[in-house]
Amino acid sequence: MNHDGTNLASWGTSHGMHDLAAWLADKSRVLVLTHAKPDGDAIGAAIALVRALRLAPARRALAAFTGAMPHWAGDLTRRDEYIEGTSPLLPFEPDAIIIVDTGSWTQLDALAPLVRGKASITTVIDHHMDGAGDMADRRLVDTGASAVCVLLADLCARLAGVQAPRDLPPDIAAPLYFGCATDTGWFRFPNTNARILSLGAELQRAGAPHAHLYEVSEQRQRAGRIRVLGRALAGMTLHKNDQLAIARISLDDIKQTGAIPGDTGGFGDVMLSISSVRISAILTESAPAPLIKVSLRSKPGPAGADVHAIASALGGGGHAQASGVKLSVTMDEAARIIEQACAGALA
Ligand SMILES: [Mn+2]
Repeated sequence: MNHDGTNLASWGTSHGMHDLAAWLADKSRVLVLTHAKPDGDAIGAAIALVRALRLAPARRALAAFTGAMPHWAGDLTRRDEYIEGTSPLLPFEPDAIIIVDTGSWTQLDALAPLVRGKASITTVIDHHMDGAGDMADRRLVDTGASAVCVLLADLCARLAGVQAPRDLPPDIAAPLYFGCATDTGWFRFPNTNARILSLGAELQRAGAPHAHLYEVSEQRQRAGRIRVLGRALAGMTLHKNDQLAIARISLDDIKQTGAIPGDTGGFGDVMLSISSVRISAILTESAPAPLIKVSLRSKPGPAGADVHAIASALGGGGHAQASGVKLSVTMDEAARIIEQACAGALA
């Protein structure tokens, strides 16, 4: 067990989707959880699952979110579908808990107490490379799924009693499509594969409104986000023969530009557009100090590097081309640590 609360030895799939759907069949009070500060894949998966579970009229289902909610959350969800907060009061005692898009105690953050000691009624469905083996008695982990919504589309179709995702109701297809789109950078990132493109086509057929969802997610940015991006890029430094790009965002940067802490997602991909850059790192100062959140991105194949290996060596985790780690050090120390940690991969 490392300090992230993950246990590599026992992480992995224990049950197939057929078993999970059968296990859910007689559950009547289902709680759906995901990682703190949920992104499009996390919220899309959780809300699609809540809606699919509620297709059974006698069943209660609710998602719980914690941490800053994205600006588009209100467009994707209805307020009666989730509770929010650090100590959510549950309106029912769950007989099943499903955790999507994470299997790590740290990532659950304030939601972790809802799950502790409940492994026997808990299932994890995830596509990350590491997680905790003791969180759930049932795990379906598919690191080949570009978004966890790829896995949820299958489960939702089973719950809805339809043959394939193309036959899902539009209000379930839409959040699933949103998760697939956002986790692949709108079907542009290296993790965009045939599997997710065919699912995207099926979900569009089921009624997912592509143009509307794109506008909701990509064209409603706050000015502060663009200003803090400008500042971060202006201060970018290049290392290791320009193969590593590091940008720093301080609490002052966030304050002075009118940005908010959640505004810095996706900046690493901008630096990867530089020809020589193989790895990008965004260092974001967070409270309580000293705490630096490091977001690592890499190009695919020989042009890139395995940033998952780099992040997990430092106690973090994620995917081969997108990983993160939190370091309790100053900004300068964090930059030094990242430069050193990436050196081997960029030799
Ligand atoms: Mn995801």
